[in-house]
Amino acid sequence: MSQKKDDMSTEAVGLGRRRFLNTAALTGLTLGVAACNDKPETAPAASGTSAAAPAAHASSATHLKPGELDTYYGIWSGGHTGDMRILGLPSGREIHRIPCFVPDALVGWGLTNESKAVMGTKPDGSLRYTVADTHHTHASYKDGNYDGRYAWINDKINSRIARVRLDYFVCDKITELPNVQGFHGIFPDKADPVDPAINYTTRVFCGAEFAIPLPNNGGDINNPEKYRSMFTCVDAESMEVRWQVLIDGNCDLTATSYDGKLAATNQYNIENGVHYEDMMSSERDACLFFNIARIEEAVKAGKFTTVGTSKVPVVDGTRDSNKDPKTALTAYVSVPKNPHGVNASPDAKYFICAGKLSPTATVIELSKVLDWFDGKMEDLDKAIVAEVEIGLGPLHTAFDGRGNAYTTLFLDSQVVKWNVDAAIKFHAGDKTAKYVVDRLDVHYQPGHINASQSETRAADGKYLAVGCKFSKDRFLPVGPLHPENEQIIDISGDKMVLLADHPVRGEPHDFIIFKRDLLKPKQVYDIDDFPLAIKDPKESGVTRNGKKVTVKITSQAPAFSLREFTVKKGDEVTLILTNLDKIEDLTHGFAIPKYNVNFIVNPLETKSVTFIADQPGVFWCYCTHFCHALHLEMRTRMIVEA
Ligand SMILES: [Cu+2]
Repeated sequence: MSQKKDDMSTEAVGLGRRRFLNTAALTGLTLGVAACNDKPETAPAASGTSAAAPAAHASSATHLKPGELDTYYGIWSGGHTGDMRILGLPSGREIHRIPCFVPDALVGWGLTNESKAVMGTKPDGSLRYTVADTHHTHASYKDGNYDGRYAWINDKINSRIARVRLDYFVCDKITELPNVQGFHGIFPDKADPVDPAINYTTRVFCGAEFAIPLPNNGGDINNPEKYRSMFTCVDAESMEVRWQVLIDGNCDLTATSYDGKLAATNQYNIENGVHYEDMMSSERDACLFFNIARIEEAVKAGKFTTVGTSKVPVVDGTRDSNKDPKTALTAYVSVPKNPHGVNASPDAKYFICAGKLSPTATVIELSKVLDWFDGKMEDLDKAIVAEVEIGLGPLHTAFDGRGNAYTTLFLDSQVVKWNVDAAIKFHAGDKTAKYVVDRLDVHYQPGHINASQSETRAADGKYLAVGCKFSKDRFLPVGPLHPENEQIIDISGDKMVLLADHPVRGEPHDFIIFKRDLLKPKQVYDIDDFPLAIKDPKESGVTRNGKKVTVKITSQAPAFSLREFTVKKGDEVTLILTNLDKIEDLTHGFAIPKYNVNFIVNPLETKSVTFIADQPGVFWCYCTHFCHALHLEMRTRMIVEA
């Protein structure tokens, strides 16, 4: 390769890529604002834009000394990997990955009988799904703050919602939503709409992005005007689907009010378009509000239908059926063209929709939406108290608890800090109100954003994390697939300060950040939580019932309770392993060569696997998780007689 060609590497290509992204993103968007973005890449930052280089004093915040702990937890979605990531902040160190929707080789998720029961299987016992696309993750609330019980995460591909227990950091339930596709936005409620004593999460709302024929069984394929999307409510405890709302348009992201009365989804396709161009034909789309108490009254009164084989009650939330505010279950507030992201401000007053194709943020006052439902305000769009220009490609918004919002600008590759009260004043006619407070370049094309405690009443305005969709030149090149770039920003002062870049495998999407003392994780299991637990090594052994064989083994460093065990070719073997070590951080693994088996057992945990002993011979089952100086000796011999 010539020297000249080599010079084309990192920098030159990086600049070209940035220019390409901006241009490509704007082509086809009938925005008419392309000129504003056509600035030279090498131009100095516009006045008021913070420096993009990490601040010298910043390293002490993000680079913890050995043994120092982070002050915040971050819960991140894993993206295509179908898992949940746990980070420590502000360091950005990844501490854990919790497998949910997709098999995981470390844990044996998707291989053990217990995890297969959570994931769901076909009649032949194989996994129903092995791919996923997680986007959004949110945690359960009490008194407007996280209570450390649960987190939920979505799988957009197969419309599944998974729950993670935040005591053990494991996925314990997965529910597939009926009659929807493209399940995207997810948000727990924060209180009951009727009973003030229930000041904690009991419902999780799920928005579906794609409209489909209902039921989707081969009919109405050629009648796109009959395609519909639905908004779904899942019970936070049982994880059963409580009800669905049939809507016009689609659901994108989801938000819930602090009083439990309202949930909302932004809609980018009120056109119900099935072709790309159709989805952008309307100048305004909507933020669709759901009156939770009325929906549940309607379900109780039997005013619902069902779809296909599903027994879930479906109420009618379409525009035509909800024109009378006094009986309406839904309210469609109009917002500019193809919005993205709807976020609840920590003062509990507003939902903010980011414009995406419009360079604006729309601030909707929740008390006014309730006024409309009560018949006290005739024009629903009067609930919009600000609609202000903030920059190009606004996507998601976070808050600092001091009245400021932070919105990602995908096309501008910036975060803009703006003051909500000033924006409301500006919108009301005070053109001297300066609502944009600061801008910071990020690298590059940011999507999701969140701040420490942002989506709680305890927003503390310390750290902001930004999920940048493109990293380009920020890391050593590793071939064609670039990592994404997650950036951490200090927002404690007037100016935002970029603290750190962290590469991450694609593509994580959304996350939440909260104080570490809100969680009380357990590090050793309760042996009684496992019905198959082998509590005494003396219970170990092989029992046979015809061709079905059960092998019971325990582990205690550095040995398994059985030195060997014998089965016969053709047996259906269920192997149960309890780790009797009760010491924190003493995990064992169990691998069987040629049988595609490997899983781990944490202290006092029990797991089982079932397989057909179809290959005769000797198979050294060994511990795969380093446990002791005699770890290599920790083995048992599986003998399969021909
Ligand atoms: Cu071991």
